[in-house]
Amino acid sequence: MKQNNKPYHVDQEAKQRDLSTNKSDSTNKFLTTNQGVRINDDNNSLKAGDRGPSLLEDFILREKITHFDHERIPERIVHARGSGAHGYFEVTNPIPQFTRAGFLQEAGQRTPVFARFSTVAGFRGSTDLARDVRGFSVKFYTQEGIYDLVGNNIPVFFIQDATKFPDLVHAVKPEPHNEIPQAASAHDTFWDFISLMPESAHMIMWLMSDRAIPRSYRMMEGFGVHTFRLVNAQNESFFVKFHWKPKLGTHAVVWDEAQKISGKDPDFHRRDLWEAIEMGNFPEWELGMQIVDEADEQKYEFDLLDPTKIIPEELVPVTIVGKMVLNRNPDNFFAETEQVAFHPGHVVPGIDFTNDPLLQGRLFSYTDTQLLRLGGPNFHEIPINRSIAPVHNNQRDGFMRQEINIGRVSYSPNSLGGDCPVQARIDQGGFVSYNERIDAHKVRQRSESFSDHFGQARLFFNSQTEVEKDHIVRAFRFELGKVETTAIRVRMIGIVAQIDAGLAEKVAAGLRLTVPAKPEQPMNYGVSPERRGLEQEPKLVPSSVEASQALSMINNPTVKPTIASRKVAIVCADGVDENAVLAMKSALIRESAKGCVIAPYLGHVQTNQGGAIPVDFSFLTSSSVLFDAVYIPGGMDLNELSQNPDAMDFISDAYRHCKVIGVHGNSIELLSGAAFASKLTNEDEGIIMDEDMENDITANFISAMAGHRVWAREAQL
Ligand code: HDE
Repeated sequence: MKQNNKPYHVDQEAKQRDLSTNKSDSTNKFLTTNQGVRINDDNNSLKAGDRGPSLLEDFILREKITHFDHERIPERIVHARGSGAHGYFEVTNPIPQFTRAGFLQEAGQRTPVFARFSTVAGFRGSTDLARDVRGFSVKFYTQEGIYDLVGNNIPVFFIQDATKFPDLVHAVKPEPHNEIPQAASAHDTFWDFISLMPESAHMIMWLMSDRAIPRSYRMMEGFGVHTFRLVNAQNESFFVKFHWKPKLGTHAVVWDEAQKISGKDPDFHRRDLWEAIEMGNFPEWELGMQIVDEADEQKYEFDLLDPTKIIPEELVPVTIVGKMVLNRNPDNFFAETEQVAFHPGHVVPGIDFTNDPLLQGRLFSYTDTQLLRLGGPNFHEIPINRSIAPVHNNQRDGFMRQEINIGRVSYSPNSLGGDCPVQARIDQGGFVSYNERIDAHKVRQRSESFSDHFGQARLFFNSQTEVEKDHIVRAFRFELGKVETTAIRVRMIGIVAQIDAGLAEKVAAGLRLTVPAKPEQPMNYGVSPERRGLEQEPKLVPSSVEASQALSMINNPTVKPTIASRKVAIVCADGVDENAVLAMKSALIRESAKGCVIAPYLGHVQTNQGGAIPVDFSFLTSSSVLFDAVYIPGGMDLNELSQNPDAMDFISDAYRHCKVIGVHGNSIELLSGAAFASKLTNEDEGIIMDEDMENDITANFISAMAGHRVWAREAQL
């Protein structure tokens, strides 16, 4: 048996070649039945006379309708709404000292990947812009087999033990009696559950922050959440937390904007990912790891096995190991994005698990769910799930088996087949579980080290800028404001008060409630600790880190002054200054951004030079919530805009959502007619104005846009 202990050099196109064996292109082909029989008439069923009944004999009709009837499969119970893309992972900083995983051994090594991003609560057809956690799943097609990193865009989770997951999901999903609301956590059952589950306090702070309303899948971080293990060739083990850091920085929309996008373009994130890849703006993330020596397991004030905790980057910095680039859209949504089956238990030698009780439960759930969703045990044979490493074992048969296993032998040991397939030794790339020593009593109990629920929730809040804190206050007010049961609101404010008294006061003030003097007892799930077999009451262990920059989105080190791939609305009407429009469009292209012309009508606008500029969208088919900034060139017949409520809303929303607005020449008059006119100040750095149409404002406009949002304006609103 060939030894296979050298670093594996993976060909980044390997998965595409593998997929190509299943691709089908109908160009210049005859229409056939599924049995390959050419069809002569696809428009009429077989009938007894042209006005007579259809005949059961019509195998073409029966086949077509039957297949159609079976087109749907169950959607994912969570993360049903998602979008995916192909790409590659490239090692920049190999880590053989920490792991023997073949795909992390040498700089420059590339591994094909398929990534899927998702919301959690909404159904498959729901809006992308719900306030929700985002899934961040990556399938690595390594030459040692499939490795799945199935993470989220938030580094902690609601619960500490897998057994609470069905309760959590039942609470957040639409309420069972009337299936309302869709893709929203702002309802009684969710907050009833959360207010009884203080262990969710840290996660809830992230969920109420702008992390839960990303600007784009391309602009969010990803996290493995649990502490995993790395194991090196010497069989030494290290704890690890995984991080994805987006090249474009971590950005969000504002809540009013999110709600409007949900109406104007519920596919906003899906479209954004698709278009960025089609335009060659390939989304990119760095993969980072926080690596902790085994000996340091007990060193921190939190438990590394507790999935409601982060390791502050101030305590353990993130080491960048490689980058992921997504450079190819799927050919077929169902075949690839819908049928892709992730599993945190898909690991390769050198990556292993810890005893995080949430992770342990996940290791069961993901195969189980695919059995239902994809219809049987052969889902690994579906092209998108197929390993590029050869698969040989004695598993046989089952629904939809594709592989034709030859020979008589499907058992081991065997002598008839030379005892093949053969087990691989560790030096032949065989997976060997980490030899962790376990010596314990069997108990249904939570570790005392899991009982701090508020320390890191407070750390998160303390790490936010004032603007971000304010957004958290407003989010709580919105969410609890939609809760109908006052007792649930009050109980939740009691939890918030454990995190930060000032925050609780502000939330309560917005709901005309008072912060309860003492949180409702018992705090744990509303039943006595004895009944739950849990001795510990929730407590607050202050974090040894006071504030962590990486937790804020505004101060986040990933944020850079770039406008790459951003979209600018260029508001036009007849008479528009042609030079200004063309100058802005070219300046944006130079920055890898895009300008779109929006006008009261589709077709063309006539320019001041007698030319015609094509219109991309009308005010009816677009909205400024779909753009990052707005530019209004001069020279136009302003009546066409000032008399059009959609046009004025377009500008007002851009102002309200703290976006940069550039205004040239006579168009400045439009601002004085806008709803926000009385609030405009000369200090607003996001309003770039020049009365003189000869002056080029593109540089100032782009530099203001690179600041992303003009948060100072929010104080005026
Ligand atoms: Fe999942 N989760 N999960 N989850 N999860 C699923 O598997 C589950 C958890 C995550 O793009 C399901 O194939 C349990 C944490 C993502 O296809 C299901 C528990 C994290 C995706 C399931 C958790 C995640 C899923 C539904 C608690 C962040 C989408 C469909 C023990 C680290 C994957 C499917 C994709 C999907 C179960 C908790 C992330 C039912 C039981 C924590 C990104 O198996």
